[in-house]
Amino acid sequence: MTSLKPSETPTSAKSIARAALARARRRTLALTECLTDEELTAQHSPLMSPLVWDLAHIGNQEELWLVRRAGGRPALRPDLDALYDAFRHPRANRPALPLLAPDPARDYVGEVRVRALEVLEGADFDPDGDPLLAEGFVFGMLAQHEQQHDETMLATHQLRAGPAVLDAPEPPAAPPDAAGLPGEVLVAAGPFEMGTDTDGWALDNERPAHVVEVPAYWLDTVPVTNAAYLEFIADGGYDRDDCWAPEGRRHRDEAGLRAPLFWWREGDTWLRRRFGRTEPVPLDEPVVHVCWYEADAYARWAGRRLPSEAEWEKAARHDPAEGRSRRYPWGDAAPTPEHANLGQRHLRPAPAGAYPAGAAPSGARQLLGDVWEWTASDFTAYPGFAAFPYREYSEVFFGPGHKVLRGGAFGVDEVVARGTFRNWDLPIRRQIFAGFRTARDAAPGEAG
Ligand code: AVJ
Ligand code: FE
Repeated sequence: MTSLKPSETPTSAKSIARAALARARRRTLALTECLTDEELTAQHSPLMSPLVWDLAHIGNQEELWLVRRAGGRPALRPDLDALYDAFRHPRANRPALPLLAPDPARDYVGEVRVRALEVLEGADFDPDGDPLLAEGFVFGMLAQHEQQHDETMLATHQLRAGPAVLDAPEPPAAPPDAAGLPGEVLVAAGPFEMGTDTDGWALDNERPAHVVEVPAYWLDTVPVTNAAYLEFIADGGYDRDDCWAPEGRRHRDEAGLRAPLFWWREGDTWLRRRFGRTEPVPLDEPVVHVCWYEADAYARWAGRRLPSEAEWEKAARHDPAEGRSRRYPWGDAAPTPEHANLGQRHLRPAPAGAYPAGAAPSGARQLLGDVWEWTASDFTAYPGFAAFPYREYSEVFFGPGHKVLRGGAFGVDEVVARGTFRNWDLPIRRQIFAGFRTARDAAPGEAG
């Protein structure tokens, strides 16, 4: 979002907000209407909420922040606040709560949405006004919140046993030049602007913009593929203790990690389960469903390392010709289906080398979309960080416990995929749509 004058509020900015909310709701309904009440209230994995919890939680957050706080409207269902407070009840305990049944949950989110759209009609997006409404932030925040839960619900779908209920067209094939791409791209040494002060819908953890000096480095042109990951497995990578961080080794042994989640071997063939279907592991696709420890071990096995968060963002945003940071690898224009694999348009990553139109100035491809990419970095505050609008969105997660993921996967909408967006999770998590790419320091002569 560029800066908007109040006079522009009624047309462009409001229709963008309305469209983002509508897109999120279409996904939410698509992910919940395809299952029976029984499947919606079941817990498919102790890692996840019942889908009906996500559904009503989406509505409750919209009621709390958009309808009540920003809109100043009276509470609709204050009795639901405690039930759907993510901090009060860990995911594993949520099935035992007196949750709304699927139909009442649908009614509730619908009633909240009617009020949310009324608030939107009357809102003043004046950038100097109420910070929740400025540039339509709260509408963007709730669209992003819903889309993030839509991705979480997609992960629940992937964990669920039983026949497939979701369908989507196949992603585009790799273009003819994919096989000949250089393995890595050089990003020259120098400063770049990380984070943002000007993106109206950026969340608190993406702010403020600050200059970071990054030494020259080489970055994989594309995410690590299943074929490459299979070489690591075949070379005994899971048993190569020297490649694993000490905590990673402990976790590997306790959890019995031998391959990405959802993979198994039959004879010489590796198979995987994907949204209720069994298929051979496709060799040219970015690896997905690996934890941070596996990504880190692979990188060490390859004689490389994971990129830092700053290295990832510089590759994705820095335009050396203009000396400025872009919103996306390809420029500032919103993603189209030619740029990136986003929005659950396809239910798998595209082959490595796809989306040439989405390439960064360095030549790196698929930085946005396809798979989240683990970085080497802990989730921490940028210098000058201020929690907004609540500490529990980001601040309480800062620290060495969580690793940053960048780029967004096929499962997230463009409203949560931009060069500055930061995701985070525990280094043991594998149910998220996470892969990675690797990096190495450039030698002094290569600094560019
Ligand atoms: C940013 C994806 C880690 O799912 O826990 C959802 C997003 N925050 N509701 C999460 C979020 C509050 C968050 N992640
Ligand atoms: Fe939430």
